[in-house]
Amino acid sequence: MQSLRRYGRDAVIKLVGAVRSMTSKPSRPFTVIVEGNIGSGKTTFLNQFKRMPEVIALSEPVEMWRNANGHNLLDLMYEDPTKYSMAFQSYVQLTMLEMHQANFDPPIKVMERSIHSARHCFVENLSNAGFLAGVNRAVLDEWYKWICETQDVNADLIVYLYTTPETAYERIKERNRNEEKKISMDYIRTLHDLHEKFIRSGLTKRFCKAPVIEIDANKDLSELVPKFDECKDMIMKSS
Ligand code: D5M
Repeated sequence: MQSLRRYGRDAVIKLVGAVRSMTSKPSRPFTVIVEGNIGSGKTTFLNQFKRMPEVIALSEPVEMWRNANGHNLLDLMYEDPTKYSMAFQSYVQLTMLEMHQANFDPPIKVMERSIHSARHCFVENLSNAGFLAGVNRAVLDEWYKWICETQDVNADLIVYLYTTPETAYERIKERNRNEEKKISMDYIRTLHDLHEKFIRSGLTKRFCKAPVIEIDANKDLSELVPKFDECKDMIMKSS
């Protein structure tokens, strides 16, 4: 994958239009997926869209993960990953699929993360760390394959918020979420490498032809707002 940043916004707008016209008319809204490590600024990015009537901005379903019929799966996964990674990832896959399939009136949908980064970054990580037994990994993979083959989990554009692991880690410490107190720098570094591989190795091309826009999200989040705004304009023009 080559970053499209250096080609400029007009090139990206043209490319998105060309990809859309090559594929049969999708029934989904124009779909933008926002990817990036934990603490990369995805929520701030999404907030730029929240008051726009032509956009539905869907945050990651963290509140559902914190309360799956009374169970805080996010906390359980961080507390005891050997025991709870399978349950957590099954639930992530289900809730992400719901987000991909949710169609509303607004013609543009901006989603925080996707079923694909869940699989290629988080499942991969837990599996490499020995927290997902082979049989659990196989079941998750079979579901993922079936979903990709039979459901519309594509996108029209991917926005990748690039941060160094150090920046991401600082922001996680700052926001001080209870469940995330156990997150180590090593965990963030590994997730960083997996996001880089996911975005840059062409893995994203396997599930959708969406071009990728990369934003250097290392700056202070307040300084990033104008950059996010620029990206918002581009998305509005290309949809
Ligand atoms: O992610 C919110 C929290 O959820 C953060 O602690 C990472 C965690 N998360 C998100 N997706 C996954 C998967 N698929 N597996 C494990 N943990 C996950 P944030 O990046 O802050 O929006």
